[in-house]
Amino acid sequence: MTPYTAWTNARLLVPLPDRKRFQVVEDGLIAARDGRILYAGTKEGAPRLNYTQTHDVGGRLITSGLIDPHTHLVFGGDRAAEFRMRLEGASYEAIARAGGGIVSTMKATREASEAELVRTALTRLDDLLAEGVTTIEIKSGYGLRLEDELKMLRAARALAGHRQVRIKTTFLGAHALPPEYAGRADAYIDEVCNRMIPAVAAEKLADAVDCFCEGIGFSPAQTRRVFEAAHRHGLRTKLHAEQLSNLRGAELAAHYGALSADHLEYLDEAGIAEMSRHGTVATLLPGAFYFVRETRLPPIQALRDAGVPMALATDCNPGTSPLTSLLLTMNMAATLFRMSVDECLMGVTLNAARALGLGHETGALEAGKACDLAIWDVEAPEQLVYRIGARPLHARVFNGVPQ
Ligand code: DI6
Ligand code: FE
Repeated sequence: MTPYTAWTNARLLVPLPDRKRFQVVEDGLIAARDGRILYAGTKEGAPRLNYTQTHDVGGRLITSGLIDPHTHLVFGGDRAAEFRMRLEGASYEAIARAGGGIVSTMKATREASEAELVRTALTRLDDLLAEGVTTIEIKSGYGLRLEDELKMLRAARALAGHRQVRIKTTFLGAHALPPEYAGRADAYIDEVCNRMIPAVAAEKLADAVDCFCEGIGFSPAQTRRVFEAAHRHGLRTKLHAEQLSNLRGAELAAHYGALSADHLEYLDEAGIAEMSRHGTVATLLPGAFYFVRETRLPPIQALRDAGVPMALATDCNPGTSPLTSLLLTMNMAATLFRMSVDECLMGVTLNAARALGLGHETGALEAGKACDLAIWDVEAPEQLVYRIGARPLHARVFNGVPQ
């Protein structure tokens, strides 16, 4: 029989029954076996088990391991030169139309080997892990042709062999139009639907399919075709929606039972109502909002009023969010979006898990879930949202194993 492990002398951040707020359980204990939480609560109420290993955490705060549910962590090169151009006045859209933007990262990604992609992604992954991340979603979308999209997804999956972390991959072939398809977006969507999605599904390289539904990306009609193809191959969907304009992508995503609609600055009431009806998670990306100096705020109060679960993610990507900190993401969500401390913490734990279809698996200190823990050198949970640039992680536990 595998041994019981306990973390004792802990303060535990556990969700209240409404799953919108947290409470801190003083003098708490977490019991685990086989990588699963058996019990998380007061020491008094804990089952009397024969623990073979006990970790006294010295009164520290334990949260569920953090989850980054939207990243483009794997890519070649960077876009620092473009950043310089933007500072000199060029807009993101203008750079994209001039052949820069996503297409320049596409070129660097096509040139990189899988091993190179893994090596560069590991540096970014390590930043996230150093802040208590235990689960991360990674999208393809810089290969934009079959072999390079597969290479990106393989690189993303390979990261889990290098670090103790749960990785979910998303196929984002419909991220941008590759130059060889210029003026033939529908033909590229044919390729995405008829060749790429079947190949990705056959190799089981993706857990979901995403699409960039935007004026500079793909239309709602094209998005619909991508979603249909995803469903034919048993894959869930997600959507980049309403980032720069309102094409009613979130409504479409909700209609297709998407796990999440992401960005959402230009989301309207109809989109919110449809998301609420279908339980679609709103994944907000304050790093991209900040980095492109967006001024239109996502409709936080309306999402809150409609009970749409809100997740937060870094959107780590070379063009619009070169961000590898979920703690800073929470601070930005609080400062820029006026989200509450509990909303921020829900956004990177429970709701982030839901955005990945992992609500039953991780994201909360609850019996039955994976024993993914972040142990913090902080007095109170709000410290995790309040401080900027601090590295208060004491230790990370993945699947019951201290890292
Ligand atoms: N929206 C974004 O913010 C990123 N992708 C997307 O669909 C930008 C990706 C990039 O500029 O490289
Ligand atoms: Fe993105």
